[in-house]
Amino acid sequence: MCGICGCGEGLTHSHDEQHEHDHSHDHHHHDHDHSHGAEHAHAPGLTQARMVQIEQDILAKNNRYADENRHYFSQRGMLALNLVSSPGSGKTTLLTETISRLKEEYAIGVIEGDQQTARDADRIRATGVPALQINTGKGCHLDAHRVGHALESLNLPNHSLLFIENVGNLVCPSAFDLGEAHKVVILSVTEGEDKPIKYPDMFHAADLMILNKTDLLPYLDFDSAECIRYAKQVNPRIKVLSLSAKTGEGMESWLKWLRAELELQRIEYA
Ligand SMILES: Nc1nc2c(ncn2[C@@H]2O[C@H](COP(=O)(O)OP(=O)(O)O)[C@@H](O)[C@H]2O)c(=O)[nH]1
Ligand SMILES: [Mg+2]
Repeated sequence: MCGICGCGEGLTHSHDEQHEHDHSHDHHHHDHDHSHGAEHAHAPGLTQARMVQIEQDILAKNNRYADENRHYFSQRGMLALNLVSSPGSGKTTLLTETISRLKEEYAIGVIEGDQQTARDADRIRATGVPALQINTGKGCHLDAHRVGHALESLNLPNHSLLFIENVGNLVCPSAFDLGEAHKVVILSVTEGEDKPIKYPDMFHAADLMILNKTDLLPYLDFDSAECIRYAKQVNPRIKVLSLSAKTGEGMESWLKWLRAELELQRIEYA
């Protein structure tokens, strides 16, 4: 189990890359199909204290790999962003729209995390930039070790912009540092304005919240001001941008934020 949420990630996880990985873990996952969800995070014969210890060990191990990734990024003057959200908020759409506007300006690469399929990596590759898909199987988040392997495979040039699209859920990815400069949480206006206070860990971990699908606002009773108030309640430092990945409205502010962040990496590490 994950130790954080009781999902299919394992202590015994060997963290090998990609296909062999998924295959070698099929049995493990089937054995634990019933153990999904926090309320099942206990295991027979393990005390609560032991479970807490296991959770701490998993996170400590992840943090060591995250530090290695951070070092990798800083040595290359790369900007790495960890995109987190619930499924369907528009992460991949935002990425393809962003890439089409920036790919002449910057070297860009994408790591795609999903439980199954390479559909999102295919959507990214259609824009002409390299993408690597990590299938997590039952796992509900990307971890720093697998991202480290993906970085080796992608082998991006210095000063690249790296987007990491995490597995869609507003819970587990908040606890796992991948070595990124910032977590960017995408919330679409169809999801309700109360999500920041319902999933405070995620909005606390993020430095930027993107309110997406603003083109749909005329059809909804979504209260943007209230949503932003909730987000600032759990994270007073969070920056907020509103946009529509579909119509392009508001995209300029996002591109401006990206350019400024890329410039910072260059100044600090180049
Ligand atoms: N109306 C509208 N739909 C959007 C917008 N962005 C994404 N979508 C749609 O939302 C659905 C999920 O998008 P996707 O990019 O796959 O979300 P992901 O699961 O977060 O990667 C797709 O049908 C997109 O076309 C937007 O700004 N406005
Ligand atoms: Mg996606």
